[in-house]
Amino acid sequence: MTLESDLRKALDLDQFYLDYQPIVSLDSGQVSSFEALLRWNRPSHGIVAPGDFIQVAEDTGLIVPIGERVLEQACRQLASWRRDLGTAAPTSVAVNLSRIQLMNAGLPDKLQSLLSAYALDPHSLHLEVTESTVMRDAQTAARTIKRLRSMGVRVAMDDFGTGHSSLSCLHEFEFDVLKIDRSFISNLSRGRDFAALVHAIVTLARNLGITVVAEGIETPEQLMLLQSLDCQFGQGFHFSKPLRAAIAGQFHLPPP
Ligand code: G
Ligand code: G
Ligand code: MN
Ligand code: NA
Repeated sequence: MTLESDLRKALDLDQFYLDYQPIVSLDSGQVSSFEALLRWNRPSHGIVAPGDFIQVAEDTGLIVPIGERVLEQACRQLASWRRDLGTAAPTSVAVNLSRIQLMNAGLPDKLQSLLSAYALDPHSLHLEVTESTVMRDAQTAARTIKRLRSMGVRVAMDDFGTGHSSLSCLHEFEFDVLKIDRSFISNLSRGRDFAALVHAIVTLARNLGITVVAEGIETPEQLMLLQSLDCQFGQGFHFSKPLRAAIAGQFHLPPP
C-alpha cells in the first residue's frame, strides 16, 4: 500500500481534519484568530502530521484536492463558530498554502465561491505562504496575491527570516501579516543579537503597515521579551498547542 494510494483513499473516506492553534494579542491577551493545521486520521497509523505526507501530496498533485478540502473545512468551521458563538466567535482563520496551490489558476475563484457559500467576510480568511512558495515563480505569485487581496482575503508571510530573500520579498509582494519564524523566538534568551533582530523585524513590519506575529512562543520569558519589543501578536505552546475545533471554539486564556 503506497502513501499515494492511501492519500487518495483518505480523500474518499474523509480522513483529513483540522486542528486550530490560537493566535493571541500580546497587548490584551485575547485570542484574535486561529491557524488551521492539517491532520490525517490514518487507519492503523493514528494521527499523522503534515510533515509526514505533504511532500508526497505535493509531488503527486494531490495537494490540490486536499488543499481544497482544507479551505472548505476552515470556512465551514468559521461559519459554524459564527452561528454558535456569535460575537464571541474567533474573527479569523489562517490556512497554510503550498506553492502548487498558490500557482493553481483556479484558486481565487474557488475561494470566492467558498466565501459566498459560507457568507464569510473575506477579511476573516488569512492565507499563509512561505518565502520559497512565492519566490520560485515570483511574477505569478505576486499577481495571484494581488488578486486574492483585492477580494479582501489577507495574506501572511510564514516562517519569516528563514529564506534567502526575506527583505526583497517584502517589497515584491503585498503582505498583510508577517510571521516571525520560531527559530528567532527560541534563540531570544541566547543574547542581545536575537532580541535586536526581532526588534528590527517588528519595527520594519510596523513601518510597512504589516501586522506581526511571533511564532513558537514557549516560555513566559519569551512572551515578556516580545511584549517589551512591541510585538503585536504571538502563537506557541506557551498559550496553547493546536486544538480540536470543539475545544478551540471555547478556548480562552486566563486573565493575566
Ligand atoms: O508536521 P508538522 O505539524 O510540524 O508540520 C507543520 C507544517 O505543515 C508547517 O510547515 C505547516 O505550514 C504545514 N501545514 C499544516 N497544515 C497545512 C495545510 O493544510 N496545507 C499545507 N499545504 N501545509 C500545511
Ligand atoms: O510552518 P508553520 O509555522 O505553519 O508550522 C506550524 C507548526 O508549528 C505546527 O506543526 C505547530 O504544531 C508547530 N508549533 C506551533 N507552536 C509551536 C511552539 O511553540 N513550539 C514548537 N516547537 N512548534 C510549534
Ligand atoms: Mn503557518
Ligand atoms: Na511558521
